[in-house]
Amino acid sequence: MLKRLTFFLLLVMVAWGYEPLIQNISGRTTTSLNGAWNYIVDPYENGYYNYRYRPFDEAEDPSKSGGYFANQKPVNPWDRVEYDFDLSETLEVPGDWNSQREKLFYYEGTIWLKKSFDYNRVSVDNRVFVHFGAANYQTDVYLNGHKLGMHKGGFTPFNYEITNLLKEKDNFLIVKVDNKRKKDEVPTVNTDWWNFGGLTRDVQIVEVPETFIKDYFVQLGKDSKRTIAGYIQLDGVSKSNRKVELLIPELKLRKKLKTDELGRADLSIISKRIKYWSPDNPKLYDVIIKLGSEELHDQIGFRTIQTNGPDILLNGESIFLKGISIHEENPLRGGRAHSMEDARLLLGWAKELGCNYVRLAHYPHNENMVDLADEMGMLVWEENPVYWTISWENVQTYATAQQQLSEVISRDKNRASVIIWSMANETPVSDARMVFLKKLRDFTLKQDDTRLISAALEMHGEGEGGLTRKISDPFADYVDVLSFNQYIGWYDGLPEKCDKIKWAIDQDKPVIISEFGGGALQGLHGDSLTIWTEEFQKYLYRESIEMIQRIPQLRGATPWILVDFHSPRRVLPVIQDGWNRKGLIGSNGEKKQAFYVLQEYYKSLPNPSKNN
Ligand code: GCB
Repeated sequence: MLKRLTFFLLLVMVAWGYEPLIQNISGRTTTSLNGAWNYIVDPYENGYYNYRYRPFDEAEDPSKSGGYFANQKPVNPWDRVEYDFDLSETLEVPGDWNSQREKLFYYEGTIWLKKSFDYNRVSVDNRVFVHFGAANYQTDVYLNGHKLGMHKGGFTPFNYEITNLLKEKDNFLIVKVDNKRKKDEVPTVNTDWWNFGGLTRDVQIVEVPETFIKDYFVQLGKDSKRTIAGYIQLDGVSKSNRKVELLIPELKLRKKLKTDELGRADLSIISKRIKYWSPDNPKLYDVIIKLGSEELHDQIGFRTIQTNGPDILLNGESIFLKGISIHEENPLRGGRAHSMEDARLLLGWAKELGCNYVRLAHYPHNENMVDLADEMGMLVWEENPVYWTISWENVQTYATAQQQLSEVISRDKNRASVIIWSMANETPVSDARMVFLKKLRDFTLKQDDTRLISAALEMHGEGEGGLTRKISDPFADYVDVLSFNQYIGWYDGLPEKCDKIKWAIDQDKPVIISEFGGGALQGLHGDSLTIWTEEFQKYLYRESIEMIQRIPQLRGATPWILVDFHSPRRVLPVIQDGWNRKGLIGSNGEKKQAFYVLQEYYKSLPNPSKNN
């Protein structure tokens, strides 16, 4: 059965034109395709389907079919071509379309984008790829009129080889990005965040030698404090039986390896001198991988992460995760965050709050966030967008969820900051959902067994007035860290209720409260029982913090949320106006009173990284 499913998944991937990801784009020879792209709004997908609703890219001669990907131009005065990218407006890439044009703020559908460029290869023998940091949600990609493939998932990278299609002059890269929400997709139709569409992250051309270092995994092996383990994977016609080298000069390590027939070399190197990466000392080593004249550089930290009963052990020592949840949005600029400046703003705020840990909710954030987290010593929870009620029984839905998870693991497996892979958020208990989540978990462990598995679950009330709280979700048996969202005092009674709650969490596992909080409009004041005021939110935070501290296994929390974020579910005029107001910082960048309550709590904990 499993074999059949794997085969099916492979078929699906091949049919869609997926290609394995190239690791470490910033360490390679790249040319940016960021900047102004011409765009055409196409709500009826007129540039994709003919009037019989047949895709133009399946036509006998797609270049003359009417499909926008062909970028047709009239040659004769009587030629009828009913679109013209070059006369159309432009959008900035990277960037969502919603925040760039008022008329596109609520738009959900297809937009075509085009970039024209010339390209001179560094060497004629090199191979060339086009790499997208992310595009939300479904992206069909065409170069010079030829389809490269289609990718689903709004938050993970993908790339296509363009070696044989690329010209020195007048290339045109055309993408059709469609952000329509669909029931069987991941995420599904129902979420509590803005569905920002478009080419939301960098687009780059990557040039590599014919046979090159495509991927590598260099971390401490599972539960090992001394053995750097993993692999190097080559790609190209002469990838087998090749000599590759891994160097970590500061550790005086130089390891010569040979690839097998599949171009892979497994590595296992012992070093007794490793200085461990931690929030107190985010030590990164220069790591160099060599293949002939190709040299790839990375900065990698080494640390262990384990659990022992209720403890989370970082490098063998118990740690308390002082965290905050974050959406990928920069409220000051407006729209999806993507740049290093955005990352500095968001993680800078988290640092000021006293955090050593962040939950990147509810989907993989851009690579700058994890790169900066590595540099700053911020521990990270990364999350797959399996959110609320998705189509648990649909094989295609599962394939899409797994593929997105595989892409973020592939991208971030060398980042020491990432300690938890979260499978899902607030998903309702059922047999089909258990099968789905267990499969995702097993898949994750096969890709990377060095990190912890979790999921943001829900808890339930029992006993008199439902005041005794438990976790009865069967998926709790399959996670390393028990996490749950709870809104006592907000969706569940008033803040005073917090005092009455009794915890009866039986599992002998660390508990991280993945969400708690409530809304307040920055600058709105009143007494602590007037909803939407800063005082109400502050009171709620005080009560919540007291309440969660009564959980014996509590080892961390990521309250909801660092900053207000856009959500079409939040329509209350004057107060919300399209924003979820549960931020500790308002959409204007100003801190609310509750910010300081949480900051005080985090400061009161014994040591920046420990709380034994
Ligand atoms: C939750 C969800 C989060 C929402 C939040 C809220 O439980 O996980 O995505 O935004 O509640 O504000 O209601």
